[in-house]
Amino acid sequence: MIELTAIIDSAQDAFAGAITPAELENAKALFLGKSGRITELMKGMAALSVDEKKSRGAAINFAKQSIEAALNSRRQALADLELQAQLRAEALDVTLPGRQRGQGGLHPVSLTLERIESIFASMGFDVAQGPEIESDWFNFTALNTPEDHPARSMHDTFYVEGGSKTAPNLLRTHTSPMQIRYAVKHVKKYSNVVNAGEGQSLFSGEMPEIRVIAPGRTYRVDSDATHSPMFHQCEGLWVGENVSFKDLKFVFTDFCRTFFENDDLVLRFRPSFFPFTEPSAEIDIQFPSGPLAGRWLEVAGSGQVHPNVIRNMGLDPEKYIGFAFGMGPDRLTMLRYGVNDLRLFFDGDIRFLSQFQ
Ligand code: 2NL
Repeated sequence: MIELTAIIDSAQDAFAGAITPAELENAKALFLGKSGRITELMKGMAALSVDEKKSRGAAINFAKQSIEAALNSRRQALADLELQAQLRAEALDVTLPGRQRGQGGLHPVSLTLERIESIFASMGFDVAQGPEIESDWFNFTALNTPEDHPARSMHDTFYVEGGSKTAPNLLRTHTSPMQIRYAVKHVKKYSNVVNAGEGQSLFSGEMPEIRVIAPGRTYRVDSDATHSPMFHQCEGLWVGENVSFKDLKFVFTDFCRTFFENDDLVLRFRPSFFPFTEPSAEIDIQFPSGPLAGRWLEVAGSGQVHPNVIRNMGLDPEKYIGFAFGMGPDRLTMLRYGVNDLRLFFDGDIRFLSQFQ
């Protein structure tokens, strides 16, 4: 009997030592296989008497059942371990955030351009867009800019191959050329004058007023913390029979107060000079409170459209008069959000740009 107990113990040890199903089946063979220890004991019973067979057989059977029970429990334990390992390997963390499609947004300067457009649209201004590669005529000559004006020098203007009176040969330095294009088209539509815009057959009949803004990219040879070779401009033009400087003051004051959401904003029109306007004024604004309070900040140039420019639109300056202004949406964006380096807008760093969404 002590012998059987020892066999049961050693089977239990062998099963416990098996760490894979294959090892366990090998261990089983040592005890219950064809020449396993229990099987050998059973073979040895043949020589015993009937009485001995009875008691010995019961004891061996008990040992066999104990070993089979130990085997089954180890099988179950190994199967459980394998299942657990598989579950661990296939584990899903359902609390992880989902993989989302990145959300895009508008560039801060685009947000400013949209703001400018919607404010002027509410005052009856059309929005005109056109070529960034312009001709010398539309960019300079039509705007009363003399041949020897410094803006025409290679230091200020990016020139491209070619060029003639009408062929494009430079990157526009402002968006005024688009306003000339718009005005010429407008005048042709109402005058039936074929060669308007060249100073001939000036129109002095009736037409709806020209009220337009021209936002877009512009280019100058310039690069530092406050200048970028590509920058944005938005010009405005209002031409009619009875448009005056007080309309300019009203329109621009209303625009600034709406844009900066501040009805107490103060404006100053400071005498200046531009070839395309006479008289001309620089427009400064002052915030009554906040981080910029008390300082005069230049936001635009403006003036009454020069008679030569009115003529180049195909209009008779004795009948038609108007005002124009030009501002920098990049600078307006810096003022509105408190950004101090213009280059941040054009570096394309998503950490900076995503703050404006
Ligand atoms: C500035 C100066 C200005 C204009 C732009 C203009 C356009 C036409 C006719 C006459 Cl079609 N004038 N534009 C007038 C005065 C000033 O801009 O410093 N802009 C940032």
